[in-house]
Amino acid sequence: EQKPQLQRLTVDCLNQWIKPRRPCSHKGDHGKLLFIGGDTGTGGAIRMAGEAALRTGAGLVRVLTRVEHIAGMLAARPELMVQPLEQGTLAAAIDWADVIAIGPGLGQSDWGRLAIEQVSGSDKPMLWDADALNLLAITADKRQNRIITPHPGEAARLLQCSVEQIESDRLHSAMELVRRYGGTVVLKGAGTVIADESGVLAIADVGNPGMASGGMGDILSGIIASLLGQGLPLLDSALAGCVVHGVAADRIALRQGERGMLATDLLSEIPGLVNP
Ligand code: NPW
Ligand code: AMP
Ligand code: MG
Repeated sequence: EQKPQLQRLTVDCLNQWIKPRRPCSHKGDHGKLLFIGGDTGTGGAIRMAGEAALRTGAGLVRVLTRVEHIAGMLAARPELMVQPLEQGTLAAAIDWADVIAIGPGLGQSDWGRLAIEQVSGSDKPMLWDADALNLLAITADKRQNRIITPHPGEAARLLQCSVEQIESDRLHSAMELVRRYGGTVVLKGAGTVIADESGVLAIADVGNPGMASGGMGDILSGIIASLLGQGLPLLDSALAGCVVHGVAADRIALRQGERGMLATDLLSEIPGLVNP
């Protein structure tokens, strides 16, 4: 079997994917994004994903979540369009969206499970993260137009093996995830690996252990979904998104060190990386 060639990604790669905007473009050109998640106790996750999408340049961002999170989210970030996650709102929002991102803080109760099932019926480009991957580990549904973003723990569930096995050969693990689940795979962790069905294999040579704190993955989901909504293909969205995410964290670490970095600290770094 021929081994695919490994690409190493750095900040210099960004302008190959992210182009200046057309002067006359409008918000409808930059993606209508739907984010689904934020069960009781993890409402922050879906808010962070939505905000990261806005900072990456998404035209419109709609969040479907638990009713209890709505007021706080609107007060803090009125650019987000927030609604309760129910069957009716979800059907309309799926119709409206160009891109769907599901999973951050979604939980594993029936509330989240039903949403995933409903989203599965759509053939729009989508990103599955966090708790959506827990369900995927059970249903094992394979599809082409989807990005999945597992951390090693989630990857271990998806491949029914141990975290140690995932980590012992991260390139192989990423390729195996592509083989089983299709689409584009982002295997997160130190040296994030990106792989897809065309045989592309890349490693993001960016990021630092300051990123080992709650919410970092939720921010990555927002960045990647946003690029997808702005017209980048699935693979390029994943590649560019991982670089933006890691370099944002590296720039923060350069100023203040790794420890004490918050996921939301990345938000203000993103515009500086998505405007070539
Ligand atoms: P251990 O035991 O820690 O060594 P889970 P989650 C293992 C939301 N969040 N990186 C790990 O091993 C998310 O969006 C909400 C990570 C453990 O067994 C999800 O919806 C936040 N994990 C939900 O919470 C902020 C690794 O995997 C398991 C690993 C649960 O997400 C936080 C953890 O995975 C969070 O984002 C690695 N390198 N290696 C908020 N503010 O609202 C091994 N593991 O159980 O899916 O938990 O990732 O915290
Ligand atoms: P999650 O576990 O879903 O919150 O995702 C964590 C995010 O932070 C992923 O994008 C990881 O690649 C990144 N990350 C966590 N720890 C490290 C590390 N030690 N070095 C580089 N990136 C990391
Ligand atoms: Mg996560």
